[in-house]
Amino acid sequence: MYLMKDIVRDGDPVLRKVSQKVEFPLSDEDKKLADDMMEYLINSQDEKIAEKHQLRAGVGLAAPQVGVSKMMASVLVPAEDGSDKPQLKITLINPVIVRNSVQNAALSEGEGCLSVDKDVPGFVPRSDRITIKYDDFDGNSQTLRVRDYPAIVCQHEIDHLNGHLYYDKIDKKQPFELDPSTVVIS
Ligand code: UDB
Ligand code: ZN
Repeated sequence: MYLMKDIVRDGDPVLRKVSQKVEFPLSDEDKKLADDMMEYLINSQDEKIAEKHQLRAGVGLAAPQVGVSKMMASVLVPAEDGSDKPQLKITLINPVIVRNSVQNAALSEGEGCLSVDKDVPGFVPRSDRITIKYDDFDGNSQTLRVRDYPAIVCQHEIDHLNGHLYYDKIDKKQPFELDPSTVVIS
């Protein structure tokens, strides 16, 4: 099971690399990686387990964040009403954003990152809606359309696979300046 000590921190060059495409059939090692990443998210969202192991509650985790430079990321967005059925639970393999909405969006509280210990305040402008092409565990190409908060999480994770961190996208001079048409998601 992954713990906070296993999560690579900002400054490690693996976070700035473009990840390698994953090949099919998946190796046992790649399957385990996918399982372990999702397990971290599940554990970290379980109050008791998180407390016991001092895990930061995560909604997404990309392979480079556990030191593996491969195009794989897990996303676990809990239901808004606290129900057991998550809003989005998915492992994206070789994901590519094939469509971005004209509409932009940003989280009202800005973003953070499991790999970034400092707090970098400011809006992170993203697309409100995206279409992602990715491979499933069997290597079949799939299409996923997401919007609002789940779309922000997916963009944050896909950025990791391309060597980008959220604070790269914050306007250094005017961190809380937003194009007036951008929707702010709380
Ligand atoms: C997170 N968690 O996991 F709405 F159960 C952030 C951290 C950096 C604060 C741990 C988070 O937003 N938690 C959260 C939010 C909820 C419900 C819930 C937990 N990430 C993931 C990350 O660093 N992936 O690489 C940062 C998010 C900021 C915007 C999208 C991802
Ligand atoms: Zn992150």
